[in-house]
Amino acid sequence: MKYTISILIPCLNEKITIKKAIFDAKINADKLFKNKYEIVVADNGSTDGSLEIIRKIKGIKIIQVPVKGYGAALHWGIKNSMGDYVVFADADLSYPFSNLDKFKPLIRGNPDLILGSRIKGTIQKKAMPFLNRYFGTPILTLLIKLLYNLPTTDCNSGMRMVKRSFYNNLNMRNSGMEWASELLLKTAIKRGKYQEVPIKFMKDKRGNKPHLSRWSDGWRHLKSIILLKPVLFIYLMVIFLILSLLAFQTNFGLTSLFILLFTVTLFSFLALTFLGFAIESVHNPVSKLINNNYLVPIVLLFLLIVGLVIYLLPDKHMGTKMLLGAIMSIVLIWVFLIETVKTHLVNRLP
Ligand SMILES: Nc1nc2c(ncn2[C@@H]2O[C@H](COP(=O)(O)OP(=O)(O)O)[C@@H](O)[C@H]2O)c(=O)[nH]1
Ligand SMILES: [Mg+2]
Repeated sequence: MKYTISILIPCLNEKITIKKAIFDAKINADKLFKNKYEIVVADNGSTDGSLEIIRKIKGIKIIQVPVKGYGAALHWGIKNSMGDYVVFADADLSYPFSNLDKFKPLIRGNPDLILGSRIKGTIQKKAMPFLNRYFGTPILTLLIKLLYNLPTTDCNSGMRMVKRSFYNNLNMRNSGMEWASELLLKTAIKRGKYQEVPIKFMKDKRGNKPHLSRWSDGWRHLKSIILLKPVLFIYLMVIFLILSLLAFQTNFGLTSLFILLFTVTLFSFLALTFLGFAIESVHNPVSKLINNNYLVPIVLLFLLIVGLVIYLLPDKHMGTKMLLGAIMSIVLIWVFLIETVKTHLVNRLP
């Protein structure tokens, strides 16, 4: 065995299950990886005594994560791991570490990400709430499959193995649950080698409420799926443009509406692309462009010119004047949005 493994367990107030989870990891790793592994627990400020329990177990690396959130815990955990591959799973005993024997044989093929698929494997009764099983997870999975061309069957799975060197190049940003989607999306964007294994999934043994809140986390997943693919906005723009052309000359109101929608989408697209560039890397021409100080003056000049046109246009073109005014305000809002975000942008993950 040429490679080393880190087994990473994220933990937030899991005093009921954390000890069992660690021993489960230990027993299975001993069998599979002999002495070529480490166990890492990323704790996110547990206040229920989990930490004291973990400290009593010998040979566990504890990472105290300063930022809240499932994504932050895993991110810090991975960054502080030593293994060539990092495999992670919940502390609530829902993903038995006996699943590791499915992951091991694939490592020789040098994959970048292996996802444990509950859908391909077995799901214990009541382990996954009905809505998550038949609504949320399938829809998000399908979207990722279609939009990112990634052959995934279970985008919300919490047991995965990632190559550490690959992870370090992903420039991950999300600290919450949507980190899990981001990991898949960026693997697809970077054309990483993606594989799946069937895993067993059990009802968690902690007996209290999960940290996951269905609707808000679902929305955050959906948001990252859309936001990481600004090209979606181009499809929308084309649709609005065609609609506005169809309505042209027959219905001024409808034409204006579609032109406005087109403009909104265009500026959303520009905002996403610009901000994406600014966040991803500081040294490319686009991020230089938006980080220089000319954006505001150029746009103000543009607004001045359009304002003049509105002023000079005779009043019988009232509709056109109003349309121009609306477009002006979109541009104005856009610039302020960009400038505000630029000033306040806090990249939460280091
Ligand atoms: N460190 C840390 N761990 C978290 C946080 N939220 C969840 N976890 C851990 O991440 C794992 C997944 O959380 P869980 O509530 O089981 O989510 P679910 O399985 O998606 O319902 C568990 O081991 C939690 O202890 C957090 O904010 N910080
Ligand atoms: Mg869980």
